[in-house]
Amino acid sequence: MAGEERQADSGGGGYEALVTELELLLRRRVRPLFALYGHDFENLLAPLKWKPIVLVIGNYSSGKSTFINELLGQTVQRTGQSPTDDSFTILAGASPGQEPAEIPGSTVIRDPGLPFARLEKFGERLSAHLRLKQVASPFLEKMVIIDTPGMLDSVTERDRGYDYLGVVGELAGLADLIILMFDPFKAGTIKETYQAIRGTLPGSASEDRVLYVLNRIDACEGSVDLVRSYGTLCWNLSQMTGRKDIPRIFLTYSPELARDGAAFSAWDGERRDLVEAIRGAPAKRINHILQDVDREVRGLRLEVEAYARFKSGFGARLKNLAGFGSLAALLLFFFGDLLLRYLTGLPETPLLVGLLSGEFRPGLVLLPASLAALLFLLLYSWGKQVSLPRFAREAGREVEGLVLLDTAYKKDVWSRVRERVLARLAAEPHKLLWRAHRRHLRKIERFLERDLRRYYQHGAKKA
Ligand SMILES: Nc1nc2c(ncn2[C@@H]2O[C@H](COP(=O)(O)OP(=O)(O)OP(=O)(O)O)[C@@H](O)[C@H]2O)c(=O)[nH]1
Ligand SMILES: [Mg+2]
Repeated sequence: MAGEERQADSGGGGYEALVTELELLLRRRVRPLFALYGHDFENLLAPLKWKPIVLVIGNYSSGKSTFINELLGQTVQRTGQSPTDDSFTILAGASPGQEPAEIPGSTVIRDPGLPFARLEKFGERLSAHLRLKQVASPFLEKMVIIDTPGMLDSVTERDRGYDYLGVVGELAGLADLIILMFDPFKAGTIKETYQAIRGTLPGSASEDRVLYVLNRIDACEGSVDLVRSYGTLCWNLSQMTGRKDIPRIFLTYSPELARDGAAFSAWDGERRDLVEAIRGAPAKRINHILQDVDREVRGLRLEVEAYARFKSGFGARLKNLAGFGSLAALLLFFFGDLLLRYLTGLPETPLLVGLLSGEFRPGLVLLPASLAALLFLLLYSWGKQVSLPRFAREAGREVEGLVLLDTAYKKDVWSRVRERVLARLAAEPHKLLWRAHRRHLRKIERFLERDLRRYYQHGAKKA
């Protein structure tokens, strides 16, 4: 146990100092840029706010709650054969001797010290299905475990009353480790599981954060049946993930519940490996946070890159307009009042006549200067009202031309920010012209290449 404790400790004091330092750095260097471009900075900080999170998801009755009770060494979660749990339960540590407490979902979501503010958008219906239980268990000293309602086959959002997969997606984004649990009865055939793997998880968590578990293998009628179930799950997984390689699948069962544990004792090590992997979640955390920050800031960089190109593109067009405008203004300055006199008889002495006849007075400049200024004013408002929106529309139609998408990673990042860029170009192109995008890009570059890299190296040393 002492060894296990130490391992869990790998996310201890040094790690906390690192997180605090990182938060300060983010506040100093990234927050102003996020604010300038309307990005949600607090979202970026959410994973820093709390302990490492392990999310347990999977089809109903796959043994999620049983496994969690086993980890905690006590019966905290209800278990049962039919779909048992319809709530998300956040299991967090309590101080020794503290009575087990249960905090309702609405309080959990509103608590600024917890990272769940993003769940507010799922409304009252979700808060009724969310709670936090404080449990005194050594396992919860270094991490938090979230038990979830089992995934079902024929349910819709209306049946659940809230967007179940949306909630799973948000929680997966916060989690450092996701346990995706199956059982041999429905090895990967459940509709919500399919939707989660296909649609929800890829957007929220990187692949290396997901552990696949085939649980309750003792329910198989011997090894032939087990091989069949395993094969079915592999096949279904490859259909769902689109990956050709099969990730490691932990084959586990509860030794306490097994009908004939001896028949499956060859797999005992798998359960232990899984528990060890979960104990290692805190060590993964700093990397997880850095990955998130990296992804978000790179998203911002690509966005700013697009705005910078848009601005310089319009600048080039403006140069032509300005050249034409200056020439026209010069002509108007010297000949405008002459033309006016030809048409209307006034003014009595145009500027050029005054200059040539030696009767120049400063007052003669007034009218030509006003004409030139009027022209500039007209050109300015034409540029703003007509030329700029037209240019923004053109840029929007070929928005990929604003960024250099030379790597698959950049393409991936771009797919996340593309809509934002389009919306900005359409809604406020003039604001984009007044920002020093290139200077901001240099700041972002410096943050990614210098500051963040330093933390990656720190994290690698600690791991
Ligand atoms: N034989 C056997 N039974 C198990 C095992 N794990 C869980 N069970 C039983 O399977 C049933 C479902 O287990 P739960 O832990 O409630 O499953 P769950 O995934 O939390 O289910 P939901 O909360 O409904 O999504 C319970 O009756 C457990 O006693 C196992 O490894 N072997
Ligand atoms: Mg359960």
